[in-house]
Amino acid sequence: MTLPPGQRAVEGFPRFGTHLHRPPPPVSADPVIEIGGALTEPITLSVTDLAKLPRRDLAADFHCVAGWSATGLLWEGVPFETFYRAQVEPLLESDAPVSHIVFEGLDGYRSIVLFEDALADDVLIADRLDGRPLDSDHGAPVRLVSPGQYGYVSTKHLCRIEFHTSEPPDPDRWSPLAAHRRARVWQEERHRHLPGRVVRPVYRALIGPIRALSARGSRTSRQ
Ligand SMILES: Nc1nc2c(c(=O)[nH]1)N[C@H]1C(S)=C(S)[C@@H](COP(=O)(O)O)O[C@H]1N2
Ligand SMILES: [Mo]
Repeated sequence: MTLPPGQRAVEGFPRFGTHLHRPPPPVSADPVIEIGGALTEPITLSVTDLAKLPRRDLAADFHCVAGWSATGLLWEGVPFETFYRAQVEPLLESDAPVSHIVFEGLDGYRSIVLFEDALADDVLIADRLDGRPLDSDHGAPVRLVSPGQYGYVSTKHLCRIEFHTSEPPDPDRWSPLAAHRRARVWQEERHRHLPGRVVRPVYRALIGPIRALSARGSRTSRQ
């Protein structure tokens, strides 16, 4: 099995992420995703209606920027491009092309993704993992999955997607751990300002504590 540079395989699929000190957010009985930004009118799409768009399966590994990878996951959902062409493109406001997309989760988490990366053919809005509906550890009710990019791109608990024609402001822009604009795992684009190889040892030291925090997810067997 070949993993991207600097990654190590872990057993199972731990609950990763930056908000581990908090429990996963509660999900309403009829969840919706708000869609806004450079559109003639904002729309609200129910997760039930989203699931009726053409679907696909996606077998992929999942790579956290901290250096661990969960291997052999099977996602199911709607390709992001399918959703975009059907629901968003007809509502675009101007001739200016969409350049950035902001994904927001119920816990307030956000990721900013370049248009061409979000429309790659392995990017999914997933509602099932390994044959079951997504559980709260892994992003219920739906999440983004972009396996070619570090895990921080793949926003869980999606509740809002915003389309922009220029780079939106990012409060973490100048943080040393600011997300890379592209975050491609095979190019080891871990962070915006620091080379991937430089941060590897720092993360290695943190893996123990992070792993302890994500203990709840790591007990969940995928078999
Ligand atoms: N809503 C939300 N999405 C999120 C995060 C988060 O804290 N909240 N963490 C990100 C990070 S850093 C990673 S590595 C993956 C972890 O996905 P998992 O918990 O399913 O393993 O989710 C990403 N998406
Ligand atoms: Mo991560």
